[in-house]
Amino acid sequence: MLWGSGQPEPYAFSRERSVRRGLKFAVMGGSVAVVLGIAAAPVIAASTEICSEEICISDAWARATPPGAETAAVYFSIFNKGRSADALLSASSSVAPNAMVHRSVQTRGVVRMEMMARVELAPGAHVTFAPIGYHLMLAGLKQPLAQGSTISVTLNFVKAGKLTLPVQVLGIAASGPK
Ligand SMILES: [Cu+2]
Repeated sequence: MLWGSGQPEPYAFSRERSVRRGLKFAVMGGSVAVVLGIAAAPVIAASTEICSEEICISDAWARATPPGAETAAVYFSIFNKGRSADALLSASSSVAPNAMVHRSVQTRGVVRMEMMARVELAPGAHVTFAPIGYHLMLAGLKQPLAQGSTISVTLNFVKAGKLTLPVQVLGIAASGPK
């Protein structure tokens, strides 16, 4: 499947910025924990991160879509904090009948999308879903994704089972959560 010429050119998510963001959260979490006590820390984490016992998903976002668009891509980060391997198998969403795990590969300026039967998550692995790379493709959108809204996506893992996460819809040209 080729990226349609009518779609905005996707561009790479800034790894440097995502690292800085992580540091900022660590500092914030630390200062809040000092004020409110250790028990407050998980509450802070829950607003940006959804965790099972071993899998954490953070920073889920999507771009707003123009009227009539039938597809949208969803991005997030997965961390396997457990001691055993897991794998992402499939996904679903209330806003579209089809949710597929894809990978974009750019070759000589052309972006191709491949279906992924599974995405392996080794113990300790961080896997980032971002423009030009892994993404969750929603197909058959029931209505456009509106900037500022939140949609719900469920990811299905071999071991962790189903994890449902809120996905913030950013601007149509966004490159990631700020
Ligand atoms: Cu795709």
